[in-house]
Amino acid sequence: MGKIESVKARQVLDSRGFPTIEGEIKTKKGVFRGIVPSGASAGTREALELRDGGKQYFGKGVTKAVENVNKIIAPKLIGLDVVDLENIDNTMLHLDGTAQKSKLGGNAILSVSLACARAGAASKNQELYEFLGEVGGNKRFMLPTPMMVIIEGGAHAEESTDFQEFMIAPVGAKSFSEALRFGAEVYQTLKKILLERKLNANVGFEGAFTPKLNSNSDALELIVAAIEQAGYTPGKDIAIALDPAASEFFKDGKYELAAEEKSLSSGEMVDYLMQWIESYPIVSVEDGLAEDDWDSWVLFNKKAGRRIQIVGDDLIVTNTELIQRAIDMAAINAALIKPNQIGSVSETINAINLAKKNELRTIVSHRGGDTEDTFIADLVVGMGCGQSKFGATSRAERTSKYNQLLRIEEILGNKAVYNGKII
Ligand code: 2PG
Ligand code: MG
Repeated sequence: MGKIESVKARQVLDSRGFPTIEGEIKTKKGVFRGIVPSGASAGTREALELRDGGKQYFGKGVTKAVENVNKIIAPKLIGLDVVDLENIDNTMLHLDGTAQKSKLGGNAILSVSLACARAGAASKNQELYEFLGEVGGNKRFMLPTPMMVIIEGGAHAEESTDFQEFMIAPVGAKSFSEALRFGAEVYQTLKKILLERKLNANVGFEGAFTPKLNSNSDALELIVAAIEQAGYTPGKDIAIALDPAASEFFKDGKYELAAEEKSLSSGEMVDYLMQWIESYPIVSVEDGLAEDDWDSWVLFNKKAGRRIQIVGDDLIVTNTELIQRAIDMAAINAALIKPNQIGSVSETINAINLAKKNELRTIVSHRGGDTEDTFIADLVVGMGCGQSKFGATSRAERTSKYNQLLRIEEILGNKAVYNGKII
């Protein structure tokens, strides 16, 4: 039993310096908190992120969401048992009553849901990952293969590539901590190469480098060079994963690659991606196509889905209805999972379970605007998802998740299983 004694929220800042919401729950075990991240290239079907509008913080304040927690949610949750997370989340969903959580705000609801999950774990004297595993019916804890972004552009760094994220995945590592070391070594090596070539080595939202390049493929050349120079074999030790975030450059039915001065039809975009798969050790492509371009997803999955991982992010937004649609249409073979896309922990767990049941791989992901909150590290292990996307091996809001995974790896000791695979 862990009765909720009080519920409140406050406005805090995310890694970009914009406001976000922190929920806070009190039980007899103590005070528990959860901070909600925020996307820079959000899908249009995500749960509503309630922002104040007006002048303060350029309209990005979340004081209305805070008020919704303090005045509307709090009175209904006091006295409920945090161990029954689904009941708590359902209570909030009913209070909201809309499909996209547009009354209370997905950010308001999730802030409380995250804090309640932590309180639930404490009241059962469990680690958070154990509690989440129990809620989701998973007993197979697993340390994820990390997909670590190393060059970023798009909405995350406007001067850089059209594609949003170029990631490395240490598929040849034997443990999570070894994978993290591989990634950190390649990251530092890439920095050295950039400086030697007189390219910008500043970082973007997620801690990755943001060089100004003439083409998206220049980014791949640089990454392959960095992997080799760090002493690893591309493809064998370290593979490459992409998130073009294609909805961001899909305009009037065309994929506009500004850096390359190319305007591609859907079919040409599929061919472009296929060429890349042929030429580089790419094992995963997320949002290679725009969120409404469903037929092209199906075509791409048909052509490449047996060789590489095809990940839906903006396409499915952690929403079970959209995941089901993607399954029915055979549009993807992997699902990106972001708690704030759907707005509660229980629904996030349902999305993971639906994906897994249908043999989709699952990847737990951070957001462009993130915080020191490490919830997703426990989620990925507890639900045994097998892959994480937590950003570069730099900037504290990214490394906080990796550091939590290191702690969990240590707690699990010789029971720690490292996935080590993408495909
Ligand atoms: C993505 C995410 C995280 P954002 O597209 O996968 O990397 O970006 O949070 O900005 O939507
Ligand atoms: Mg994405």
